[in-house]
Amino acid sequence: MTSGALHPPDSRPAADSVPIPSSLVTLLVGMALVLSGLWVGYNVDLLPLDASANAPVYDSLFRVLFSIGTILFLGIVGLVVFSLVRFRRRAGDHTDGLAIEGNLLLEIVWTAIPAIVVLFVGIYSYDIYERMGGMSSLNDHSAMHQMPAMETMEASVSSAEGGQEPAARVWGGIGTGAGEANVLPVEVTAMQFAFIFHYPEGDITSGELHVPNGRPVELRMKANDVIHAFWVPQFRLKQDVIPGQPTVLTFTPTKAGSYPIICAELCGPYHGGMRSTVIVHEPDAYDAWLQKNSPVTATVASAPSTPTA
Ligand SMILES: [Cu+2]
Repeated sequence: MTSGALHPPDSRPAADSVPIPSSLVTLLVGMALVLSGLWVGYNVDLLPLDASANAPVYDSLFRVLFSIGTILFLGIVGLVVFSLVRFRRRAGDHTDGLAIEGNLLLEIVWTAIPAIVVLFVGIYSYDIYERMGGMSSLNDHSAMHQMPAMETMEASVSSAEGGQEPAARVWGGIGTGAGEANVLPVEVTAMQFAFIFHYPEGDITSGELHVPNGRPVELRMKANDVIHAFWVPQFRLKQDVIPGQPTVLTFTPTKAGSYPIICAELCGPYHGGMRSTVIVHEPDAYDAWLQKNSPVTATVASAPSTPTA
């Protein structure tokens, strides 16, 4: 097999027989790509119902990412299909392909454009995470200490850290509403293979999450065994629940309804069945649920309301 090495250079097709698209054609194709990518990103809706205050913030990021993804997909697949057709082997042509080595300008361009896109996406994603309150629970130490910690967690964490911190350290999470007065605290315990919700107001324990529409909810989450993740697609929220490292998740529901809670971290053989439901009630219906399920009102029939209601 020596034929490949023995081809004299002049048997190759001349470079100028391959027409290079003019800069005008490239510009027009590029503009068409960008416009079609933007159209798809802003008109094709792949996301479920948006049911929390931060969902529109997240969706704006998704639209940008979807537009960029569409532009890349159409550009790359289009170029591959074009090349397959345009540069296919013609009948009777047994010569080698063009030997092209190095094109500094092209290499600079195809390094610089992805670098700029990735940098932009990174900075924009960080900005969105910040706007959703992703950094507040880590940066704002005063808010962190005001947050009443779960007693059991406080004991275990402070003993693990040599009793340095008076309140449990919150390791991460989305926490825009941490400083708000009206916030509804709910303690979430994740275990193989269920989520348990406990309401300090009213001392209610539930297998489903019931929340009032329009009121900020703060989930204080801990895991009993392995890492789980609390995910509600309609809220556009997902947060890991980690043993020994409390996390918070704050959201404000904006649409009444029932939405799935899904464990989004492979946590064992029945991980796929680790699901629950969040029910967003209108405020009156939530108050009724709270009244009906509070052990105080359930046992003391004469009590007009729960102590905290
Ligand atoms: Cu799980």
